[in-house]
Amino acid sequence: MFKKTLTMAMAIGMSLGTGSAAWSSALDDVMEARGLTQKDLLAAAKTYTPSGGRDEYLAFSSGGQSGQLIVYGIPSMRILKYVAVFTPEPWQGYGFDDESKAVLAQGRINGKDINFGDTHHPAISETNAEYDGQYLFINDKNNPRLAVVDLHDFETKQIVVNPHFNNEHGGAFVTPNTDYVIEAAQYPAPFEDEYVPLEQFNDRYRGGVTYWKFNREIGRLDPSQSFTVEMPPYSQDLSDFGKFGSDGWSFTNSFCSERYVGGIEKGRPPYEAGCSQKDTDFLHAVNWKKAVELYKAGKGKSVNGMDVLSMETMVENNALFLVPEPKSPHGVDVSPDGKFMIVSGKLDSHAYVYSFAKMMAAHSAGKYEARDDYGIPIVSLEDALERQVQVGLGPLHTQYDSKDCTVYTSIYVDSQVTKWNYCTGEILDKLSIHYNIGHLMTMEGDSASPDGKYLVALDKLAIDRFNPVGPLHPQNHQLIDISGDKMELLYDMPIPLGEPHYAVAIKADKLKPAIRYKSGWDSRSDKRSPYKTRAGREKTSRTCDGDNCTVEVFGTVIRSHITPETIEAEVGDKVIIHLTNLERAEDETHGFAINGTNVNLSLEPGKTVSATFMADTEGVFPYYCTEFCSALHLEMEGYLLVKPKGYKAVEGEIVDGTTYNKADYDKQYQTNLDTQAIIDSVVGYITSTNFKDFAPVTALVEDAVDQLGFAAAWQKKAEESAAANDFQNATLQAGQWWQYQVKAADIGLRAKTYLEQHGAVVQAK
Ligand code: CUK
Ligand code: CUA
Repeated sequence: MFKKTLTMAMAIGMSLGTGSAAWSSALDDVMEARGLTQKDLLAAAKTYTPSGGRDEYLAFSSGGQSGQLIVYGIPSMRILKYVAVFTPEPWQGYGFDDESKAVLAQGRINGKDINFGDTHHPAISETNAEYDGQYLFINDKNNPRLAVVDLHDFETKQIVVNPHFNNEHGGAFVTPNTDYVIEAAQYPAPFEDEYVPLEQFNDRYRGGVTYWKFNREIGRLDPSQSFTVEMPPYSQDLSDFGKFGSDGWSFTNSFCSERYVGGIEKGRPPYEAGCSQKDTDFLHAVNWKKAVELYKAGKGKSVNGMDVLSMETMVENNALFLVPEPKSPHGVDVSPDGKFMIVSGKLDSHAYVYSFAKMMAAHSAGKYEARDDYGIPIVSLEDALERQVQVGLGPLHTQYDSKDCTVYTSIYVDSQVTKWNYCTGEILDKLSIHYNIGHLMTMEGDSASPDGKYLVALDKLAIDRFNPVGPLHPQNHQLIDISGDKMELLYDMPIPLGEPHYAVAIKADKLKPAIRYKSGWDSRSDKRSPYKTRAGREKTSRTCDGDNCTVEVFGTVIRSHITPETIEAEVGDKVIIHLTNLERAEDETHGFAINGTNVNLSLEPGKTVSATFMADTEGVFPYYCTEFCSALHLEMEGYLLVKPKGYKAVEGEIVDGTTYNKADYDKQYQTNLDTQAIIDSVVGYITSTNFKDFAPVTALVEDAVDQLGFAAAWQKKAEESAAANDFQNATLQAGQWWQYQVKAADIGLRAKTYLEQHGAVVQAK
């Protein structure tokens, strides 16, 4: 025994030895053939993730104009998912099934469907200023909306429309415990939905900041507990919440505090000139906890059904003041300890480090340098500033490292990332990127404890980085190693979906996504669907109210058939189809599409979805499963038959194309017995192990037991038909019995493989 083990170890050692020698010479060849340097290899080794490997972080990037959210792994930069948010997405059935249509309908503006979103800033929910991985919020700049994505299933659950703004930008950012989500306006407009001439810009146009209450219990924003703080008609920009010592305050940038109104067609200099004339704009500091008190005390005024707290009320209660900030600023980023906020002016080469303690000291002492035209007190720059640091031309956003006082600022004009120390003002490193960086992101970089390690540069232009694909280039996300003193560029990832603005990355093990829904689940409302249908309980009804008839289907899908296989309607009928995926096995999604109807559903295991449409054209419309789910996936089919109104059935029956006799039946019967023997051996193996310790296997076993139950039922039918000498039906029924056996065997083998690969042990009887 001992000797045998030794020989095996030697054999393995030897093969490893020769193997690695072969590898190293081959590696040299590959390097030469592809022109790779040692540095390239090192970068590859830091990002390459072998088959089956997992990433340490998951990044959630805005999908820009696609209105979606992009999920990718870090460091591999492999795209894992596009989460449909503001835009219909066929694969996920988003905007095609009734349940998700209802979510999109929440985002209608003035009753109109808005089929895209300009997504900018995703925010992960936080607990004690740390990412908790439960929810994600993302804004739509063009149509002032926020969406809630549940990270339990990576699906969009809610869209809210801001009732006061006609545009926004400074969202989504969350309070340290996700009580509120902030959304700041961008281009000022009247809060009421009415025409106000531009001549009344100063008096009637307004900016603002909305605080949306988040109800974590139900995972939804609550408009009835949300309110807006009115702001001057400056263009409010990015926002961030304070934490720890600065908890209770929020900070919002602005540009165009000149309040310039353009109009080149009337000979006025353009916005870009009028909005960049002054050397400074304003940072708005809002005591949001005080604002919540004022709102709850009824100090707001309802506008379009949601309360607005006036600037006057805010100022009277010392809950709003301004601080000058560098020309046309962009990002405002609060430090992990909550003590500082870093602001960059796009038209200034400095980053400004503000001290919360200093600005509060001036504010508490009532030490203001002036008031703006709306009566808001202004704390002077000198009284609030900790230091200013020359970081490069066109600084935009700043992210924090795990190392003390270390930050990274994106430098748009210079196409660089500048690493610097905000406690000393020292510049530590600069790295060129390709090209024109917007946001940047470090791992958990805007939480209370950034992880450092990697930085992603979200570059606006790719220019020559990838193979040309026409005038519209992909975006370029560059992965940078920031673990050492010097930044090292590792990888370029093209993003061809839209222009992402911000992204956030969370440690992957903080996420606990489900792999199946509870059976019959409406994933959009997160409740058991009233249309949940069990196996064997499928039904179709046609009811008429006068001339208006409705065909309603309660159906199921499971490998490899759709129940029902025929749906009959008359022209003019309304058809409602509810389908439940009976599968429990991981990744056994079925699709459902009907020719000519725009019906296209995605049914993940356990899910129930519905489709409603008018059968307005007579004809024969095949439907089928759109996911290659099983060997007989192509046979997962059926017909929607739309008959002319008042159609009289023709006499006769369906005639099978092929007839069967006793020999056919006996042959099928024998096949089934042989198949059963294989199944028994697989079942024998599974049940001899500790398979119950493996959740994915338990789910597979449940599915297999279902399939075997169906097999037994069809065996009984087949035997009854054979006893009655009806070999046509007996053969077909035995065939269906065999189909269920094959599926059970397929599932069983998958379970067996899983057990073998995951170290299941055979238990003593
Ligand atoms: S924004 Cu686009 S680069 Cu919307 Cu935060 Cu700065
Ligand atoms: Cu189900 Cu293909």
